[in-house]
Amino acid sequence: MSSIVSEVIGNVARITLNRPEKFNAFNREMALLLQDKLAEAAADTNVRAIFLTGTGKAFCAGQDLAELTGENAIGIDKILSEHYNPIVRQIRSISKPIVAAVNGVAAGAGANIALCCDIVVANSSASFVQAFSKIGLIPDSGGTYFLPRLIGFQKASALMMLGDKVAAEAAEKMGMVYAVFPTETFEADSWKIANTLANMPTLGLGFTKEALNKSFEMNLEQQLILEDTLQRKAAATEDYNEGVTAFLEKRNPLFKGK
Ligand code: LHQ
Repeated sequence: MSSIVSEVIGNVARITLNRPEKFNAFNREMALLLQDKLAEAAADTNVRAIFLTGTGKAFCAGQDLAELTGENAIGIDKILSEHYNPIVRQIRSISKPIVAAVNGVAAGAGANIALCCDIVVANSSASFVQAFSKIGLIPDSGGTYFLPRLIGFQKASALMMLGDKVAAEAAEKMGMVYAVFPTETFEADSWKIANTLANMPTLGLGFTKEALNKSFEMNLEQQLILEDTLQRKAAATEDYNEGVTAFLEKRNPLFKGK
């Protein structure tokens, strides 16, 4: 079985991290395959949302630590530049919404890849661990960028230094995740979010993402100018026309992602 399973269901690309016996830890093959599958989903015009989840008990335990030692060990020089940094760049630059459905424990790079997605939801049994400090590493995969922005500097600093495991409910209270769903309904509830997004004005959501990508780097004046530019693009889409027309005709809009 492949370490990444990818299928398109309706207008959603479902990408599943699939090394359950290793808690879906990343080896090189899996990291490169995830890049391929994200690129495919980005290029497929039928795909209007991406759903990222894991098989079994874990979402992802980060780097497969067994791959770091022995004759065929992957060098530290490759792990960020060829594995995780390209994945984080893809997730932020793909102009389609990406939902991380965190089904179980998310540790190390696995946690931070989830946290850079557009909407993060968690199973009530899931947890998040900035595991890096426990093995003498620093948080990577965009963690030092996204976590302080999500939960504030102090809590991010403490979690990254102590490596404490944060349960899903606590993660939600901190603002690390958007919602927590009970195990029994987690799959259906999280899929519903991706499916809803896939039927919304896709280009508009892409422009929203583009504006949010800049939100913490620009001043107000720069952000107002960016909003002006992107709003003009949004207003030139067919879906904008459909949205306004449907509202005035008192009917549900039928968005096509154009
Ligand atoms: C694993 C792993 C794993 C292999 C669980 N590898 N097998 C960047 C730069 C350079 C180099 C390194 O990496 C990075 C990026 C990173 O991601 S660094 C951080 C790497 N990840 C970790 O340090 C997390 C290590 N894992 C854990 O702390 C725990 O396993 C967690 C908290 C994920 C889950 O704990 P438990 O629920 O108690 O499960 P467990 O520890 O019993 O693990 C279950 C199995 O999964 C077990 O296998 P076994 O054959 O004994 O049942 C683990 O060995 C395996 N596994 N994580 N990263």
